[in-house]
Amino acid sequence: MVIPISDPALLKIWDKVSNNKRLQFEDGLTLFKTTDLLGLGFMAFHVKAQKHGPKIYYVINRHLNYTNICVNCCKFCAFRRPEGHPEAYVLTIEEIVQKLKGPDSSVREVHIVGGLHPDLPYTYYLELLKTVKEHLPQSQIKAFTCVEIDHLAKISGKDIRQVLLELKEAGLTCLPGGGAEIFSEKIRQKLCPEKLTAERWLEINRLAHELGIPSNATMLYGHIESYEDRLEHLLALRELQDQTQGFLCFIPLPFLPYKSYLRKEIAPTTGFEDLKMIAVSRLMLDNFPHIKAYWVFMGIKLAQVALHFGADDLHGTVIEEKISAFSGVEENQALSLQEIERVIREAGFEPVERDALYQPVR
Ligand code: V47
Repeated sequence: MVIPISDPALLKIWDKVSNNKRLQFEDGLTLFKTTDLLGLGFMAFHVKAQKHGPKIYYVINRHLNYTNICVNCCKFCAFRRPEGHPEAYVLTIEEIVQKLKGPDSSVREVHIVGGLHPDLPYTYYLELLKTVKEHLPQSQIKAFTCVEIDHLAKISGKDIRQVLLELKEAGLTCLPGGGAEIFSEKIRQKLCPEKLTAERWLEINRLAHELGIPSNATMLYGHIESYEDRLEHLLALRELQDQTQGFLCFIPLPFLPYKSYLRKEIAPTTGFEDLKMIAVSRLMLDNFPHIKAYWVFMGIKLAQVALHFGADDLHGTVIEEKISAFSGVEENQALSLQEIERVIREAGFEPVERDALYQPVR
């Protein structure tokens, strides 16, 4: 077989990849610095094919962003509004019930995240889960990033373990991967100084995994971080995963600057960089089962191409996701099952409808 790698620096990495050897920090730097995107993609696709063959996963899901009011003021976030702002909102439980009515009987995953609201009581969150479970009993609930879990511990006066147990009892299946941003303390201080630390984010995930609550992990890239920062982030995730095996999926999130405080300083990521990020994630995170091409942020056309660069998950049909809408992404807010399957099939793969835990549904 002719190996389609043109950058000689990648050949020694291919030697490791093809022999299932773990890549190290320096290898990661070489991967990020190469412009041989096709060589990089070839290696990442090789790993994806070993793990999943021709399968590409997706879920019929709906998002619920229960509030955009947040006590934090992260510089990258265009979703957050202060209390009293004309665009600030909180969904009441009754409004949530209304949203869940309708043709949602095939929904397998409800993805719930929101801002850190100063006054919503702890009971609201438990009731939210119970209400969703009651109205969509066939769905699993992926709710509350570690940032929200930390907030819930503070407002309830309970410890993280207790909060997680009570949420699980109320219907929580797993945690979404948000709030990780970038672990580098230096960058966190600049971007989101009020947010919980990287150590705390990792610790909450560890506790969740110990309690049988799996989670996802994200990384926000394409702002003021360096390749070294990205690699530190990936290696910290890999280390925790070695210990717990509780992560289901990694989602690289390209920064959407359009409506954020940083819009004048930072240009959006390019397609080249997004594909590179997917491929490097697949190669460095050898112990993560799934790498997601999050079409809501990447755009469906590039997300489709990313399936050839190491991604095996296309997220879902998505109804009403608001972070991207507030951040200036003008794409459709939903794909039908037929559309998502067409996108996967046209790229040469086999669509597999999954639930929130990546179990095939049909
Ligand atoms: O943590 C906020 C990011 C995340 C912007 O688990 C932004 O399957 C880019 O948790 N540009 C929340 N990103 C989203 C999240 C998520 C998304 C997709 C899949 C999953 C999953 C989880 O959104 C935040 C933050 O990193 N974010 N603003 C922005 N302007």
